[in-house]
Amino acid sequence: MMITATASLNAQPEGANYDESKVPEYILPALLVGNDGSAVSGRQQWERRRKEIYDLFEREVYGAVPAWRGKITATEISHRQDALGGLALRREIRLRMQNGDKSRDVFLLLYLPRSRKAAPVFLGYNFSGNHTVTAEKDVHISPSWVANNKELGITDNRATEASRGSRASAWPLQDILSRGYGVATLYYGDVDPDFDDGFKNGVHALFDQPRDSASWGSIATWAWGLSRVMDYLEKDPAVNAKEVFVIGHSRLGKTALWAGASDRRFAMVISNESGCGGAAISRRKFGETVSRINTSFPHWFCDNFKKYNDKEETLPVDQHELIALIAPRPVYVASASEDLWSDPRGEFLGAKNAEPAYRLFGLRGLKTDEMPAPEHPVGDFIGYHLRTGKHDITRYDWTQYLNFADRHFPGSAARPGR
Ligand code: GTR
Repeated sequence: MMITATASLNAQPEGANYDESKVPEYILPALLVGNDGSAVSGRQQWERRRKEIYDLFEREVYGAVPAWRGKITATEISHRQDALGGLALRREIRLRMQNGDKSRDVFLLLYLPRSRKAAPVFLGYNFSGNHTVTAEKDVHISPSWVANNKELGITDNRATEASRGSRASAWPLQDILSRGYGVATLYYGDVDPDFDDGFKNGVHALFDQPRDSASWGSIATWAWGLSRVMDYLEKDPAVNAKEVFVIGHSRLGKTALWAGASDRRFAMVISNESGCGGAAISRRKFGETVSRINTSFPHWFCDNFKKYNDKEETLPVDQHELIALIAPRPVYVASASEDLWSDPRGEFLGAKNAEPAYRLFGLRGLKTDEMPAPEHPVGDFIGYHLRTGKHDITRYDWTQYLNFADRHFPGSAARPGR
């Protein structure tokens, strides 16, 4: 009993609003009206409007990336032909980011289906190190700083064997690989350790620009890291770089959305329970709010975002516009029924209100006005589902993403046996 109570308390902190009738009335910023008041009705006008929206998110929410003057060298550090019982090729690649005499190593774990020459790939960060996504014994244990976690046996910010495979349920590799898709994953702390240190560690140490109120926070830093991985994937002949799908759960779902908005090389974007600062409408102030997120995680966003603490109605953007920045590429938003902290309805409405951008391209979005019942995935170019259960990314969620990928990239679907 105690354990259950504690777990649900953690998932849904107290003091937040979980009552739909207390959601304030709000007016969303108009997606298709330019800053000068002009209506946006065509794709060319959208391109201009898109830039306005992107610039606002960059300046007021996630922060701007400074110029990168370094270089990145990729080195394969392991290679296995018979991973996952012979289903996959597995490689580990060290990306050494270097600027002058400073360097930072980021480790990419790549699983590719043996059945194909150039595989479509799901690219996403993991929370606790590459060795946590698989029980396979020979994947390197992350040497980076990791958050202490008693369950995983981490007490001095160093991962050990005890955490091997501990997050495997979030990465159903057998399912993904047997359907003809590859997986590229890396530990988000390799790029920027997730604590507030004044932007000194991680890749920040490789940039010497002074900071201001619009400088990048950690979400923008993680998104930048995904783009650098994409630079590598584009050069890897075993990967179909036109079909790299960026995916993330929770804070990493926020990251996936911003990465997809910032870098159009990502062909599809998947946000799993990304909540506040992700897919959920901020103006609803349901579950996690702007002031709560900026207080708990002062390093995630740029300093300007703090101006909107308890003043969501003054934000020049809202999160439906973040999703709209991904148009016309397919985007998927998912929620979980017990994850009220992430505001499932707010995530649905974020997706719903992005539809006008897709319509400019003649594409359909969710194909419904009503939030669907649990386990009833909806949508065409904007996918959405509500899963029964807690804040997590599960096999059910991945099944929907694989189906969505099969539908939008029919050439990708594994042929044999389908
Ligand atoms: C929570 C945070 C959420 C979400 C989550 C996670 O503590 O309030 O915004 O990002 O962490 O990443 O699991």
